[in-house]
Amino acid sequence: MAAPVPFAKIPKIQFEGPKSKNPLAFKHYNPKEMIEGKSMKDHLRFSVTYWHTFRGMLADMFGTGTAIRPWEDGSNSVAMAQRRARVAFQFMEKLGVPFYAFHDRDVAPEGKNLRESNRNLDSVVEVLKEEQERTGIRLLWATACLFVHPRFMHGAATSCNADVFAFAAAQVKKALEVTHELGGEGYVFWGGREGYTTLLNTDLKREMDHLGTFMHMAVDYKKELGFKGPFYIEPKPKEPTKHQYDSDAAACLNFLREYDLLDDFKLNIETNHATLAGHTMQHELEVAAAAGALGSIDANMGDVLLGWDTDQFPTDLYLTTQVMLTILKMGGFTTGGTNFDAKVRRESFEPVDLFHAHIAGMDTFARGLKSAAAIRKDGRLADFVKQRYSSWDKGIGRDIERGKAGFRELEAYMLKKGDVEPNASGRQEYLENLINEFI
Ligand code: XLS
Ligand code: NI
Ligand code: NI
Repeated sequence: MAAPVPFAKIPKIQFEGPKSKNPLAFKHYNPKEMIEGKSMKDHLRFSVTYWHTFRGMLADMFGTGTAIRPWEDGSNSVAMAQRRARVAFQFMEKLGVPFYAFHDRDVAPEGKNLRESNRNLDSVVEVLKEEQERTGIRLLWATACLFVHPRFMHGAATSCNADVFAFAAAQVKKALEVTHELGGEGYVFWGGREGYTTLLNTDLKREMDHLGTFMHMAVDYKKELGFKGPFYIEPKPKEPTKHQYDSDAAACLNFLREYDLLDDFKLNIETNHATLAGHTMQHELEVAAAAGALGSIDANMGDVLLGWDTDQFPTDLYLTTQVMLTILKMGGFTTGGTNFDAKVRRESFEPVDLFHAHIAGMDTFARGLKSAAAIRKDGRLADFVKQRYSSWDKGIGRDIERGKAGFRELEAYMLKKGDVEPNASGRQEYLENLINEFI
């Protein structure tokens, strides 16, 4: 059966500029516009998430899905998965995104055993490959869904049931092969059930050791396969479990260091996960970047009044400006990108809302990029920070940084001097207002 054409009435989304009133046009995302010597398209590397945009039916704990998706036939068959894949590529083509991301079980249905699941996946991967070739749209990253099926109730790599570890390993092996076959840029590990609900029944140390072992097996297999893309861990502190081991950027970095995995992993930082962990997105990005491990971002935002992962499309200019300041500071994405791990609201149930949502996210990130580049060009913010640390560029500060002074020398220095140079103001309000000049 041929692929349906549900978006026939929707034009290819074009850049029309800030004055346009056309809701199906970009006001700020101009893929060709050059910023700091690189096109917006190459800076932002937008990606559509398959699971929200093509598998999310907008159900919640209190009600069934509201989404109208005329291409769905209500089944979870392989034929439906293949048709859906073609629809997804029509959508991404019209939107003009260069990348997409998926879990194995989003794109193809779980079979009655591992062999059948693998076969189902292969049947859909054939279509994905064709569509990638037809459109030039590439795979930013893929991942294995190790959290939906009941077998993962106690975790995957951290399950108390060794067979579940084995199943998860086999599933990740296959997902890696598929990612490699599709030319994926990277591969993500999000440990949805790698944590606990009560410590009363949990051997935390043993579970962490198993997670370390699992990741080493993945690295070994990646090398065997010849897959060159990076592995990313995606931190999230809770939901679905009470506590997840990959709780935030610092916890992930500590885990990677403890198990000697830092060379093979970077982090995929998600806004709503940062806030669930009690951090800002910028904090998480800076922690990852400081370790040279900022790989990619899952772009979304939460709701300040709701304490769960609402996965809303990012429409906050202040947020995207801060994100892009950090991304530009670290020299931009290499293999990573801006993956919209976001879903339309339950009330935004029409197919056209999928366009509105992505256009909103893309325009908001484009403005964030432009603002961040303008702040950098202006230079006052960077100069202020440089000046704030200037005592480290000379005299005793320089000696400390160069390892030329210890406690004895510092005591002698201070005994002679008596007390410290006066402190200067941090000027927070001035700086906040300075940022606002560019938004
Ligand atoms: C869930 C996560 C998940 C990962 C991929 O909260 O964000 O969607 O991005 O497994
Ligand atoms: Ni995510
Ligand atoms: Ni999430």
